[in-house]
Amino acid sequence: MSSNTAKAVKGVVEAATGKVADILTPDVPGAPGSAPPTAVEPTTPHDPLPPKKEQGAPETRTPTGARTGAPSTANGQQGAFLTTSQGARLRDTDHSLKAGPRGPVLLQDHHLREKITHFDHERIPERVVHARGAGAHGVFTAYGAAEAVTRAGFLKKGRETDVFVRFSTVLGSRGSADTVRDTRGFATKFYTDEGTFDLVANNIPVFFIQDAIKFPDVIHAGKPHPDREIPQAQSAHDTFWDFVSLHTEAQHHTMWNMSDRGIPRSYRTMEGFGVHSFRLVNEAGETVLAKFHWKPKLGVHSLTWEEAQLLGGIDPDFHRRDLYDAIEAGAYPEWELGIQVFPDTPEETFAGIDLLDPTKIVPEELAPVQPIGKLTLNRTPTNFFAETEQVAFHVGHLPPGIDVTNDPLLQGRLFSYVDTQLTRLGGPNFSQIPINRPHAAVNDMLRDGFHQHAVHAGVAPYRPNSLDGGNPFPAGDAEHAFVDVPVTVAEAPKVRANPASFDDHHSQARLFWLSMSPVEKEHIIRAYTFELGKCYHQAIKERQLQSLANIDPVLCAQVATGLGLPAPEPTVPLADVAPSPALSQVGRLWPTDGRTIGIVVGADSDLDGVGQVRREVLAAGMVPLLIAPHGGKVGDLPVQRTFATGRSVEFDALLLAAAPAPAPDALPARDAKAGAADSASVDPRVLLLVQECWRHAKAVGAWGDGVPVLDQVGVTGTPGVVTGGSGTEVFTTVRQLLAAHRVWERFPAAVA
Ligand code: HDE
Repeated sequence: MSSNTAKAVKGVVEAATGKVADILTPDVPGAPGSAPPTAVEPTTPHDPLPPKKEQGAPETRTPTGARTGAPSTANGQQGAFLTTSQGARLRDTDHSLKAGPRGPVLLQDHHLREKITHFDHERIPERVVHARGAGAHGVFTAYGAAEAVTRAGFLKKGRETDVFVRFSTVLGSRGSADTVRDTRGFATKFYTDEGTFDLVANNIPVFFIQDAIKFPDVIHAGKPHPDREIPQAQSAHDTFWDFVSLHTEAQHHTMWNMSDRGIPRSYRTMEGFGVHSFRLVNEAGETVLAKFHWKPKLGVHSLTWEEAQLLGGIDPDFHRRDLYDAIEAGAYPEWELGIQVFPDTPEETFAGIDLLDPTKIVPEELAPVQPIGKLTLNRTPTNFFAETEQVAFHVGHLPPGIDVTNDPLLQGRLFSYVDTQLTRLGGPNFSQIPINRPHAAVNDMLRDGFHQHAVHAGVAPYRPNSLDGGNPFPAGDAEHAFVDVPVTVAEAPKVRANPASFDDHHSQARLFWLSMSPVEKEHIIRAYTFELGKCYHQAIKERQLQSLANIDPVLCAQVATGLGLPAPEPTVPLADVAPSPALSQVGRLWPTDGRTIGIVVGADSDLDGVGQVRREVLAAGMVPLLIAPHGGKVGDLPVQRTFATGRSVEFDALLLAAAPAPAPDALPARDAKAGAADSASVDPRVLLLVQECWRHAKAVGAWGDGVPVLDQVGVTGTPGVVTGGSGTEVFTTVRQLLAAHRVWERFPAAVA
């Protein structure tokens, strides 16, 4: 926030309250606006408050891509007084115009009609898939490492390009929970000066199907059943498993869904994959095939299944809150963009893997991911609808240097994205919506249509013409024209068929399974058992077990036991595949930026020690949340959660500075937090906090008065449970534990 803006905010608050509030340096993210509200209704007119300091908005460009130079606030509300949409000031917006105080209401009340009519049309159709999402602005900086293989200007060394990223779930409606078991979308809009590039990716490197013609079918199967419209946002139901067990090409993607990848800890801890092979072309016209990968700086981490389920009720917005809070806290999420590069041969295969088959990966051990740039998300949207909801991605938004391949899934997508935006965004001019405006000059011959924002001059939107002096002119290589790579298409009969290589449906699912650590395998077994256990029909369970038998007998036997069904024999030979260690999430240490540390305090706690730890957590780029018997303050320290409002699933690690006696609102026998243990000496909700954190393999630390709580819960001395003489000492060890994400050794896995 500039100092002038800060002064303006202070001025508003002063005017309203008569005193200056300490609002400008909040150290815990999540404040709803840029100034705190006053208890009394404000009465002094003033211009709209500025956005929060970390909020960004689309750069102000004209509908045809020219920079306007106006601040982004120019797109928002102006002036101090309430107006109509036409700018006429209004005296009253709380009373309809009536024939006398007792009515009736008059049809001539244009303000009433405008207000209600606009409200009636506030909603647009939600996305048919990926309806639930969260977006952020950022910047992409190129390393220059891709210059040899692509002419794309934004990938030249040192180039910085504005981006907007939208993360999403696939199956749920717009209001569904963030933490459901599902694939995640990871779509990035690069506003390059050679035209917009959309990398419309997922957090899983393969897809359910090999041909776009099946996309409506797989989505119909995954969406709620059409009669009862249940279940919402999940695959644990008959139609989903009916489809994936009949279309066995889906088995590889489904294996990823059933793994920890299906329940990410955070958008910040997800990989992203372009899935398809793309064709890159360099200045000399030489081509390679390539797959895009996003690698998160924080590592790839997941929730436990119980955390995911609890969060569905406790904080359905967990992932979007995490994204926005991290940016507000200055822990900017970062990813490296990388490419796997393959020779562009006529067979379009690499190491025997068909590069056009979107159900196959190329293991990183065979083709390393080469980093080509860094993405940093550093601004949250100012307005969700204008930015996150109206952003329109399209796999056909390509800059010169990046072209498509004949992957039949990609080919169908090239049609689908524009087609869906026509309905969703109400016409063909969606590229003129502020978030979609290119940062390159637009000189097309597209005209008119609903919501046309451009004012096109000239009389000859056709080519060639003489009336507009021949404008617009075709461009060549010297003018950075897009390159349609002249790929040779082999002569072949027109058929509805796949290449024979597409028939292998189980070998890479097996590769994934064999690459997992024991604890990850156990999670996969439980996920299959849970989801198939939710199916109504035994025939569907049996059919899916057959695919599991074709992937791995141990996996199949374990799931079959859980379902109470016999494990079938494989019907195809088990593939002889080498594991890919890069696919496992376990076994390394990662930065802990933006993680959340819960600190339990009571009135008698070592408050100096707590204050010191709190500062150390902030200095480490993490977020400390104090959990106390009541709201307000404990000593001088602000409280963020009470025993009533806090829950373990919000915290990555827990510190105990107190063993607080039951607070007045503790009702063990009737507590809404089912499972809270009864205790005469410690508040039962604190015991529940510790129990859950322990069960979810999180680091727990205690010092001073907090130590006895560990005894009460019975976890003293177990792995990842730390005690020490001071908060600083305990936090130092807890932070080290957090670098491994979880205390995996707390629960030795039952599967090898
Ligand atoms: Fe999409 N997909 N998709 N998809 N997809 C959409 O476009 C489609 C596929 C992905 O945050 C839709 O604007 C077809 C693969 C993301 O706004 C729609 C096929 C991958 C998003 C559509 C696929 C994706 C979408 C719905 C099979 C990963 C959210 C609304 C051929 C590489 C973008 C919209 C956002 C959204 C069609 C398969 C990623 C209907 C036909 C594979 C991240 O156009």
